[in-house]
Amino acid sequence: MATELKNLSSYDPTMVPNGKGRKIGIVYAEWNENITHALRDGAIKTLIDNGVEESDITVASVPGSFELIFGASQMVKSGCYDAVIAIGCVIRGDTPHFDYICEGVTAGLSKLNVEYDVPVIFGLITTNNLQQAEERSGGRLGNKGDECAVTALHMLSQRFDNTSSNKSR
Ligand code: DLZ
Repeated sequence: MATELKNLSSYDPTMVPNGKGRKIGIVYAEWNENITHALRDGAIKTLIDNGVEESDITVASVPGSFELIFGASQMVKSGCYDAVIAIGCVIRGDTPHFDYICEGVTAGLSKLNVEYDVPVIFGLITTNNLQQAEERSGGRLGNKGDECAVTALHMLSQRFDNTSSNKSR
């Protein structure tokens, strides 16, 4: 559902799988830190609200969103995490950087999702201006960090194989 129609922080807590025992890596970009810190904090709080132990959450920062690819890749390859959340904010400016970074991060994180068995959650906000980013980092449209946390827990609760225990669904 488009974020204009859905508050990113609204979810039914009874429908979110409990995260107890799950180990989550969060990598966030320092670029546009006023936004990304709010996203990071939202993700951490929502994970804890849904059963993840604070000590099971590891947080790392990278300079800009482009470096999320490397940061998330390192976390995935470490084998230490059940899921990785990548958080950044790219605001459209007057340079082609916006498109290059958005496309690069999207492709990089997508590749990780295909090649490894750890879900990487796409917490990159891409907006035309700062106001739109603020609306999605705790403002009018909620907090995308919350949505990423809920998404991570959902991904960890799913079975994607075809073994007998999964056939009854
Ligand atoms: C260079 C750059 C620009 C112009 N804009 C952003 C942005 O809006 N959001 C963001 O997270 N990072 C930006 N960066 C930095 C790049 O992501 C990257 O850190 C540098 O190009 C160095 O690789």
